[in-house]
Amino acid sequence: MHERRPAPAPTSFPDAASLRVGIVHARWNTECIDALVKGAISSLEKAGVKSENIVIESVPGSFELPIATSRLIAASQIQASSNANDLMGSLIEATTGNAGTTGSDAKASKQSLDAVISIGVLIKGSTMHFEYISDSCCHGLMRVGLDTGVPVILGVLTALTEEQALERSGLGQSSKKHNHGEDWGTAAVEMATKTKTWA
Ligand code: DLZ
Repeated sequence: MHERRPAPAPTSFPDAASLRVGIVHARWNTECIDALVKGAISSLEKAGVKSENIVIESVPGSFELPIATSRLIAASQIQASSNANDLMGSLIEATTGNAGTTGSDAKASKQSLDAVISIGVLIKGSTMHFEYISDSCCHGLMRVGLDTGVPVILGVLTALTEEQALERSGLGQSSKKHNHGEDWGTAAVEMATKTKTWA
């Protein structure tokens, strides 16, 4: 039968331990969301990403995913550059004996996010809401990735029925069930690693 999952990544990613990955998830359809987030975390960790380097945030619904993803990336970049300044201040102090402009209490270095997985579950109802939210959410997430240069993994299920959503979250009775969150974790590691080497 035709396999509707990605072929495995061509290589393993030995540098995964140095990656920092964000997960932003919506809170609608929580049963599926919880399973998908768990699946993503488990494949990130299996690939070697450290649990302390996985940053998790939630938003009300999928419509909020693009803005949250964008702000999370921006905040991580600001934090990383302020940490770099603090560390530079400490180095100046250590080598010259003079207090650097930022003082000696440098925080532990935190790098900016190398990828974000944006997770939502949209289930078609009887109005046009589903179409509008799905469309704007997916376009918004694509835009965030292109505008920031940070890989954004599309972790949004657009299901026509609740059964479809459960099946793609690895839940329910279907023999075809598969947790797509696991694929998203692997995609995040691959894209984060590759785009870092293309810098
Ligand atoms: C309003 C709404 C509806 C009808 N359905 C879903 C859904 O299936 N999945 C989801 O993640 N969010 C849904 N939302 C909420 C919107 O995404 C959004 O949170 C609100 O419209 C507020 O902006």
